[in-house]
Amino acid sequence: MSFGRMPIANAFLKPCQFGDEYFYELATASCGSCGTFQIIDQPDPGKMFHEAYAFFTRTSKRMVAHFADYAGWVQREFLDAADPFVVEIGCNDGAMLENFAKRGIRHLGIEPSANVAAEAARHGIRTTVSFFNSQTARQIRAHDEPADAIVAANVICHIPDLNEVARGVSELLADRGVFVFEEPYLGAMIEKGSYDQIYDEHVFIFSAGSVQNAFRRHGLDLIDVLPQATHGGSMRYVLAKQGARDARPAVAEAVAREVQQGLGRPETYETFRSRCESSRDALVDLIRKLRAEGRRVAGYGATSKSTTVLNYCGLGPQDIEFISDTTPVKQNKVTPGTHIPVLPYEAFVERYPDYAVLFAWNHEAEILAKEEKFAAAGGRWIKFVPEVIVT
Ligand code: JHZ
Repeated sequence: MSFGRMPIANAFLKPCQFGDEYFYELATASCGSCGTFQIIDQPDPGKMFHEAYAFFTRTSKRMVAHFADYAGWVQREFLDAADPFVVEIGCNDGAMLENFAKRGIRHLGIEPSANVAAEAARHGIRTTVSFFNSQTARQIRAHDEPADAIVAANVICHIPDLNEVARGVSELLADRGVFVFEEPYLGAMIEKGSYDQIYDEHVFIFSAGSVQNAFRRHGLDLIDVLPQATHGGSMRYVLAKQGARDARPAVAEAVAREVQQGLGRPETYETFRSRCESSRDALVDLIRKLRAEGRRVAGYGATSKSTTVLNYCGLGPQDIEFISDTTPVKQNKVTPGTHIPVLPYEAFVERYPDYAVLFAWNHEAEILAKEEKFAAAGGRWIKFVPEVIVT
């Protein structure tokens, strides 16, 4: 399926940069052999992860709390060594590693985007600015011991060379160590029709079956899976060296559920495609109708996901007046491809729009709790996952 011409999801820009805007075709496919759902044209990672990366994990309080839980769980379940060593691939601003650091656990964050890595360092996290691959893994091994846990969140699906990730993990992991990562889940995306999970950074949308297939050939077994509510439906995967740990029944159960859901069948993706098209048409019709009636429509959260929605739907500043976002590096720029102004949160509060499109729908509970005044003032939310509705 093709979502058409697409810019880099987090490449918020200034008008003087319009001439240099990079576009590629956002098209997807599912591998007939390993079952991995993936984007076909994969932009070079250097275009996305650099010294001006726009996404900071700490922008969501609930995600910060989630990472404290995640770290606590890894420690309780797996860190029984005397002086354990934890490595995080893609540590961003250190929201997860901080929890290990605070308990005096030896750690290292590997992060290719220098600006978010600097934020992690500011929080006392030991970081290396680099992409993760087998060479990085060897360099870490040369200075540190093997890792008792390699952790990641919303990162492994960002790395086009999955075989290199697997080689690096095998190289770095202690014999009884675990590799734990969580990512948006294919089963949830298909169930909810949340096509906005598909953008340049998400090279893959994993399932239990595809993770099992991809890592098995590198001697890594999928030993557990744990569904997560974060980011609109994610899955936590736990892997270990072949034979080192027993697989929990949840793995076989998840794979069986995926077969039942039809994740391996082409018809599932045909249905998904028509659902995306209907969702796009419904959202465009709704917003254009409201605009024709003279209503003001703004967006809430200039998410990476919104780049797919806005470009796929062809919505621009004539449809959406501005998008408010709390991330300083996104503010006073415009959205990639569609050039809608991104304004600080204060712009939203100072002059509430009639309707706000909830682009950060994955943070709905956190945002709605914060925005009771907007609703009380007559403001309405436009949501588009799983269906286009006004509340
Ligand atoms: P949010 C990013 O996706 C990118 P995005 C990445 N590729 C990924 O996989 C996921 O994260 C995990 C703002 N906001 O979390 C902050 C408010 O303004 O949905 C963010 O810019 N007010 C690594 O970008 C955006 O919304 C708020 O109250 O789709 C949320 O982005 C809150 C809670 C957020 O991730």
